[in-house]
Amino acid sequence: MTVTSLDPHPLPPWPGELTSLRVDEPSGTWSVIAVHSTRRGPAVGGTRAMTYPSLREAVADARRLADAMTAKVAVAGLPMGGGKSVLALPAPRHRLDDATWRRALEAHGRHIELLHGTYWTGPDIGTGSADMDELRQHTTYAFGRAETAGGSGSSAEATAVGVVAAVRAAVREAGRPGLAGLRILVQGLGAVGLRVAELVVAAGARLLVADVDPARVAAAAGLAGAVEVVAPEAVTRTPCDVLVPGAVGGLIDLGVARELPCRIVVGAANNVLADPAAADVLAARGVVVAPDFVANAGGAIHLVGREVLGWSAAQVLARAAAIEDTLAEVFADARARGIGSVRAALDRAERSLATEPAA
Ligand code: NAD
Ligand code: PPY
Repeated sequence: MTVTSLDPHPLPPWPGELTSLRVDEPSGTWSVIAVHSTRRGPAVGGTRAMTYPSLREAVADARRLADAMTAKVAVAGLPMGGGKSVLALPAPRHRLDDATWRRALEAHGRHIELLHGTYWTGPDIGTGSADMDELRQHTTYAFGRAETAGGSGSSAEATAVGVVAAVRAAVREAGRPGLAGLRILVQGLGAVGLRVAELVVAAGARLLVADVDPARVAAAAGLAGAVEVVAPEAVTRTPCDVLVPGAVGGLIDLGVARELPCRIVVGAANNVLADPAAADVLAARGVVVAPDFVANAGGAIHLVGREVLGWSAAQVLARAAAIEDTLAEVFADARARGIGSVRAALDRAERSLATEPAA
């Protein structure tokens, strides 16, 4: 048998190190683990639990997210590699009974354990600290358990602090002195987005908010005198100084990039750009883009900092705030070389990958 006889290949090629798939038939759940790189250390990245139109799309999502994790931890200077996993559920999580969900988590934990520490997980969309407590019964390799269970708890504060640090750097890059008076639109008012909203209001920004969940909108509406509520489907058509996508990825495709009426984009969500070429379109229009894998690294800094490197909460927050300086350097490099900020940040990740992480 020749290699070509395997065509069409069940999965497209990918430069990552490993894609591992296991199905738990009783719960109807696929567990997909993508390890992009272990060059700097064990691959880290959360477990995303959701439904997908096909297994191929679940694999593609895990791989794209793993790519971003490698760049994220490399730019953040963490001695780790990048990976991600996906639990492709048979139905939305809120419709699964508890026994089915626990079965799916058990199967995922056993899958992670089979990789003997090549991949460490943590929370992502659809999973939280309580799920990490449960996973830890089946694998050692899970960060982000509740503090009462011996973990480092929620990473949302550090992520939000890092995102706002990125907003500050991007605002300066756009030639504005500070956040005061700017129209900042936060899409997705979950653990990260709501805290970002609080912090930018405290810095004097004018807040615009959007969420599909009215309860989250109501929570944000209480933050400041005149919060403007934007319908979720109108987010990319609403004029603003700074757009902070903080829901799910893929908000900005090529069409959106050509028309987006905002001066600055700072990604709190992972993979905000649905198409890598959208970065060039935005750059050509003079839109300042803070690459999400730089801006939202506070979560990884929290989980790895607290649980691997023994940092205090204060050290974690200081490292998250330092994203402002990292991003300022990325912008300066992009300007000097006449390239986009996403390219400059990816080059920075490459340089970091080529050197040994500090002990
Ligand atoms: P979360 O689940 O707490 O919040 C997500 C919010 O987005 C929810 O309020 C939800 O109702 C809302 N939402 C979903 N779809 C929407 C839509 N189409 N329009 C508007 N709102 C919508 O999640 P989180 O922990 O706040 O994380 C937010 C994003 O940041 C996620 O994409 C996550 O992967 C990313 N991220 C989080 C961390 C972290 O430390 N939590 C770290 C890095 C990246
Ligand atoms: C992310 O930042 O997107 C993550 O997935 C966070 C993370 C970092 C390290 C271990 C597990 C999850």
